Amino acid sequence: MPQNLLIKGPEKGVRLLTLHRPEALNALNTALLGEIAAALDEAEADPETRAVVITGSEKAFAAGADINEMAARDLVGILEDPRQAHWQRIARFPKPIIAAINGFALGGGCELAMHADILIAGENARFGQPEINLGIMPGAGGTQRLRRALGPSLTMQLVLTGEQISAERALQAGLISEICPTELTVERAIRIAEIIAEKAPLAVRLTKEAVHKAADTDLATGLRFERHAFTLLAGTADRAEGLKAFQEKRKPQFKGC
Ligand code: DAK
Repeated sequence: MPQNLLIKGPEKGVRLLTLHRPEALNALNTALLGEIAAALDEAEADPETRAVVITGSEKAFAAGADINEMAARDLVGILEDPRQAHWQRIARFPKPIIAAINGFALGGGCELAMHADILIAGENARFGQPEINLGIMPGAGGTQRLRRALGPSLTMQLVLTGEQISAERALQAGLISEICPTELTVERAIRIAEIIAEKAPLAVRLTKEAVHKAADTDLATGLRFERHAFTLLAGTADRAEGLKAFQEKRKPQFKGC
């Protein structure tokens, strides 16, 4: 039973994960990261779960790694740090993740948000990578994912100064796709997840993978992947159902094959 994570659903194909360490602004300690990774394992194995929404509280999505835990760890331990494996598990999750971000998304919290495929933020959201203030640097993809999302100048400014940016600035810079009134962020993220949950699961999975390839490979390799994935879907029952449903003017019933 998770102690730091609330799990709801799946309802209408959507599983909701809520970080719940209010005493530490949802700081990501090893236990919480492990619970997120385990919840994603379950969500992956469950065919009823088509998408995951991850959120925190109205005050904080997550205020970074747990600084008290970090202070208690010795350097030798970092080499076999179990948190590395948890982060890799989160990064490999194949179904869509939508992050509903209110309040602080700092350090590991900002990095967790960037592991999502779609980022929806409340008006009060604040993004930043303050690791530099602690004499360290981002360790869960912050320098790489921010650079891809924000470009070099704003990324350098954030990671070298530790400054935060508002939801408005994050939207303008392309880090997030929408801003909501804070109290509606989770609702909006769930609605987006429900729309995705109704689509053909194989098409969703391959589409997510193809979009990720755009950041990971050169154009020719990405285009090759897209062509292969497109061809693979041509043989699915869901493609036949999608085209037939259009012609018959009804909603498609996708089966995931
Ligand atoms: N860790 C532990 N406790 C935290 C915390 C954190 N990151 N952030 C906040 N808290 C705790 C505070 O200590 C306080 O606890 P009490 O004093 O009440 O016991 C409580 O949450 C409320 O916080 P504040 O009183 O400070 O609240 P304010 O509204 O005044 O300020 C704040 C909110 C978010 C601006 C402030 O709390 C803050 O600056 N927090 C620290 C933010 C930060 O520096 N985060 C980055 C941490 S470094 C790795 C991968 C990634 C990472 C590490 C390893 N591997 C793969 C190994 C990531 C590193 C980081 O994220």
